[in-house]
Amino acid sequence: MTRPHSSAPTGPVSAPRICPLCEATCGLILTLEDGRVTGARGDRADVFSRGFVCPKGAAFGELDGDPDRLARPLVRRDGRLRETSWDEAFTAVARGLRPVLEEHGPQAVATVLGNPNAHTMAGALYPPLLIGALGSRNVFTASTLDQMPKHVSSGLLYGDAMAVPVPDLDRTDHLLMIGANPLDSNGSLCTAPDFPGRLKALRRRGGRLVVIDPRRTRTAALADRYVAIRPGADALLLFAVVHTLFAEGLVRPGPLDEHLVGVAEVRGLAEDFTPEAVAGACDVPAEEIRALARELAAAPRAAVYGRIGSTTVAFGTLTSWLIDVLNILTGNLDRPGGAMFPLSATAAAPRPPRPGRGFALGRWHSRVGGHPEAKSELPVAALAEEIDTPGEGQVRALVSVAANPVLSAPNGARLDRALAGLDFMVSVDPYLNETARHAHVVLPPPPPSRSAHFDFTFNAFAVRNQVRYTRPPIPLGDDRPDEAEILARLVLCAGGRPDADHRSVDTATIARTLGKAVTDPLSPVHGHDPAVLAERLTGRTGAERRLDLMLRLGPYGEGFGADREGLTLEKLLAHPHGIDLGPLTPRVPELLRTRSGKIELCPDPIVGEALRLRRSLEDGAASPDSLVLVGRRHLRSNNSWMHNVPALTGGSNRCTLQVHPEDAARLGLCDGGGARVTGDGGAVEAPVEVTDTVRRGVVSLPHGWGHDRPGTRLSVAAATPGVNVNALSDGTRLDPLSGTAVLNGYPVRVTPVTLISLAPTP
Ligand SMILES: Nc1nc2c(c(=O)[nH]1)N[C@H]1C(S)=C(S)[C@@H](COP(=O)(O)OP(=O)(O)OC[C@H]3O[C@@H](n4cnc5c(=O)[nH]c(N)nc54)[C@H](O)[C@@H]3O)O[C@H]1N2
Ligand SMILES: Nc1nc2c(c(=O)[nH]1)N[C@H]1C(S)=C(S)[C@@H](COP(=O)(O)OP(=O)(O)OC[C@H]3O[C@@H](n4cnc5c(=O)[nH]c(N)nc54)[C@H](O)[C@@H]3O)O[C@H]1N2
Ligand code: SF4
Ligand SMILES: [Mo]
Repeated sequence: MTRPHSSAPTGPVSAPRICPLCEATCGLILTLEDGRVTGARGDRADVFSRGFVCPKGAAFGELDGDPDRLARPLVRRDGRLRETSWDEAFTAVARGLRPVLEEHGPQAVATVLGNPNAHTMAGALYPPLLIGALGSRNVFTASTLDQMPKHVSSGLLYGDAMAVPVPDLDRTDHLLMIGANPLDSNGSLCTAPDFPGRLKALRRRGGRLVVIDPRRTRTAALADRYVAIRPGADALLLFAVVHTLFAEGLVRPGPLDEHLVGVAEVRGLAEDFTPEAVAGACDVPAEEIRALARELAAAPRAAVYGRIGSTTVAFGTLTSWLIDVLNILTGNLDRPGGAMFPLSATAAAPRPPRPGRGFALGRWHSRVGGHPEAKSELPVAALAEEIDTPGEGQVRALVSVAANPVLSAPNGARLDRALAGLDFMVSVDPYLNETARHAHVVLPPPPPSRSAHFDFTFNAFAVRNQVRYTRPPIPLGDDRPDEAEILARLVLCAGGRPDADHRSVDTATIARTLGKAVTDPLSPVHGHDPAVLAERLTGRTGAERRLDLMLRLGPYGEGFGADREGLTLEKLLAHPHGIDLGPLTPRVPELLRTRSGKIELCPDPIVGEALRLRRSLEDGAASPDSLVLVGRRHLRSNNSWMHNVPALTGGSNRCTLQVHPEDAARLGLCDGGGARVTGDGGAVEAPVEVTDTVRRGVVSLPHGWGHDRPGTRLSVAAATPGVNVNALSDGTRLDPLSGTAVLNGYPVRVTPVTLISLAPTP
């Protein structure tokens, strides 16, 4: 490895930096030497994470200094991507987008946003402006591979798709966890540094943990009760739990009752889903389902929580809704120790309860498949067909930010081919990977050590209200822009003003926000002069000034003088390890935005899905020989982009097909041998790992692998590429309300094969 030479070597110094590598948002202390990160440990003074760090955070330096990270932009010339200057790269973007926009209109340009946008400041601040500047409805994000069902469920129940309750982990007595494995994922839609420690604390104080998962995960190993459900059957099981609560007189919403409509309708919907009726399909005895209901109802304070195994399934929205219904019917929603709504420092300040505009679904539909929009997005599983199907409105250009859909989305092979046919594609990504290799321009953001960090997204899902900000531990230098500047310049390119000063994007956004606030009678700045207020904002960059504005106008803000004790950027900077804002507090009815001003427990789209579920039950039980596939995550990995760091690969972090011993015997598979897995979208071959941690009838293959394409720059990952699990599905299986891809619980066939070699020839 080459060491960057530096003229004046300095001794090691340390600096705090919030970890951007998963949703836990741990505070780290980085050791810096000669402009490099040489160490990372948990920050014991961090108000939220208190010193916790996992192997990924500890490998921050290796990931940050990965020699395969791009340092300069790439532009395609004569078919090849070549390094160029930043100005030339942006000129190429403007030149690439303009003809598509002029000849074919805004719908011809699609945007695809990947998961790391939730982990960067720029990813929170600029994509909405980019989408606005493009004016295209072809917006695709990783949400439709992930949590969109939860947004739809929250939109319908509370009128606000972003109002997602999180389990009050530190105060609950009973946690019912469905399709989540925080011991490996470190938690999701539940930001909790040291999730494992918090689960152990729950058990130490006499609380109970119940885990429902077709794999006996490391999380399941901690549980008091573990239910090895058949994949995709959770909606049936949870409906039977609802049924039991009603049948046994255990429905007690408590003080929530006055804010609820639709309880009787839910009772009616649950009528047919008796424990006996669903037991076969779930492969869970009826008495165990009753026990789940009784234990939940009996717990003094309980929370039901679901993640990937509850959302990326055929009834994802229904399952997400049932999870909240259980919290509501047992009186656990919005109470300490139950499932509560965080209030982040950059959220809108609470205001008196009032009816809202409600949540609309399907306001427009995708061109080819006719899929309804959800939260102004179309299913990313439908991106390929929007690109490769000719006709009016065909997607001809793509702006991709922090996304690798060739590996992350179903039917990656079709998308791979479709991307190759685009008129223009720009990718904002630190790596030249499976998706970026198709771009005409690649704009690499600086590594995390040279980026500021604020968790706009994850503070809104945190189990404790708190606020932290870290400036770039290592100065960026003049030779490259930060991601905020990259995205601001993309916004200008999209809006046809490529030569305007990128700072104007932030100035205009601040002016717009303040202009609105001063006309709002409930705002602390009502009637003020927006220009004068803008002058008072501090911060070195536009992004910092926007953060200052959001903090000042937020729930804990100083309101431009209204509350001198309140938050500002300056105050936050004076607390480098963060400010604790206290435990979660009840927010109903203030946060409700439904038209009725109530929690609408039984909305029409849900009724339709419940009827579909009942029909699926009538279709009969699965045959004993059928196999379905589920995914899995590994602690030392993250989706598709952490296989290029030696410290994080190898050992048990491998792309193997896990098979139960009985299935292995039946299918003629042996541990270490090969298997060919075939789904309705294609086939892959992987080494077999025989293990009884997966239940019978289920095989498991992780996602994010398949690093064997030409034209990438991932030298470590390419040596052990693995296979792309998403090649198995053709992308037509979706949760209909949310457009979320079914990534778990779809049928596959498995046969033995002899694997020649998984490594590509050098
Ligand atoms: N079969 C199956 N498929 C799945 C899943 C599953 O469970 N099973 N999970 C799904 C889920 S939950 C998700 S969220 C998606 C994720 O899907 P994607 O978001 O498409 O993929 P990621 O691998 O998270 O990362 C996308 C890209 O972000 C880049 N990146 C990293 N840091 C930065 C940064 O600071 N700035 C920028 N601009 N780019 C950066 C990486 O290099 C990578 O190319 O995958 C989904 N796919
Ligand atoms: N180390 C690591 N951490 C990560 C990531 C990573 O890739 N690696 N990815 C990050 C991202 S983007 C996300 S969204 C989160 C996800 O966070 P989690 O959801 O906690 O992570 P998963 O490991 O996908 O857990 C899903 C579980 O659902 C189970 N499951 C599958 N199908 C079903 C089903 O039908 N019913 C039930 N009840 N269970 C089912 C699987 O066996 C699996 O154990 O993790 C984040 N953190
Ligand atoms: S748990 Fe997540 S946030 Fe914490 S150190 Fe590990 S990767 Fe980073
Ligand atoms: Mo995700």
